[in-house]
Amino acid sequence: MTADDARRLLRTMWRIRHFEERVGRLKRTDEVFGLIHLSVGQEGVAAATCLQLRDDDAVYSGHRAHGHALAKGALLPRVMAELMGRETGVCRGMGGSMHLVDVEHGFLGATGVVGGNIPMALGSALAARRLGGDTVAVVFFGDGAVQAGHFNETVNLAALWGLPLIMVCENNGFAEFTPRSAHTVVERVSDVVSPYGIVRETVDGNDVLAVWERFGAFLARARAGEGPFLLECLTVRLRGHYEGDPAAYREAIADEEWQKMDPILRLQRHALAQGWVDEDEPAAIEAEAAEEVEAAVAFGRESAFPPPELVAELVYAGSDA
Ligand SMILES: Cc1ncc(C[n+]2csc(CCOP(=O)(O)OP(=O)(O)O)c2C)c(N)n1
Ligand SMILES: [Mg+2]
Repeated sequence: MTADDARRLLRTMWRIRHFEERVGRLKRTDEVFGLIHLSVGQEGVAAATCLQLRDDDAVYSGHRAHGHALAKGALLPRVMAELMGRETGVCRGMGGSMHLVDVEHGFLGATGVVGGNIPMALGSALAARRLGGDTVAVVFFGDGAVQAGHFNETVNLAALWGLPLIMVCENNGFAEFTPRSAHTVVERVSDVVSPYGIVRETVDGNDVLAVWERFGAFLARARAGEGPFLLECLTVRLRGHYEGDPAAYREAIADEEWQKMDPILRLQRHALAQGWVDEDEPAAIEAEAAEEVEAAVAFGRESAFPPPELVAELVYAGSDA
């Protein structure tokens, strides 16, 4: 990792953190619509993976998708406008939080169907192989999605065909309100794929350097034609499952403990110790991110809602005639 990489990572993580916290407040004033799942605490995974990808690499996410879309290059004001249901949004305001898509930047989609993105990423990996070249497909999913049948089906075919698919599991220990121990006896997600001989690793997902290095190594191999790979990132969902979840099923993490674990603060401390950034730089990066998010809210508020006719226009109906 270079000083420049560290700066880009910090900038991306602060943008996601401020975006998510602002969206949480917008939810309370009914300015964003639908169920909202925030990734506060998990920013390190999105940043350390997506920043190494190109626009022509395909990325898929699930219901907790804002950070992945932003890290993959979707324009922050357009993602904010999408959540606010405005026509200037990445899906013209018709998708919202769980259906973000930004084809231009290779963000091929979020989905509310837990695990539904995994076979779609397999399709992109198959397309990459058929088309030649060195593009890869990356899919983000939670520990809960691993118990879905299509995870197993995807792993089977990806291994059988040796596709350039990198599966990134954000293991935050919870599926909605259920701790991992209540829905499986397998502690490590990386163990689930062991019969298939898939190259796999479990890392501390809040250690941005570790995720950057391990993902970078898998990516280089996938670009060279190897695959599939599984990177399990142990991480922490700091907020409730969705905005409004009182989260009574678990103990809150004490502030002091969180300061030690926070992926952003950890990378900041490391970057300062390495002399990669000046003393004042992290605060300036954060302030810039906060301003950018505020400007995006203003952009969303000024943007129009899509006209009702758009609903019919965007419905695709095939015909043999
Ligand atoms: C097919 C399907 N089953 C159930 C649900 C309800 N559901 C929404 S999120 C979720 C838990 C997902 O947990 P995990 O994959 O670990 O992701 P996390 O929320 O922890 O990021 C469930 C069961 C759903 N959306 N889709
Ligand atoms: Mg989970």
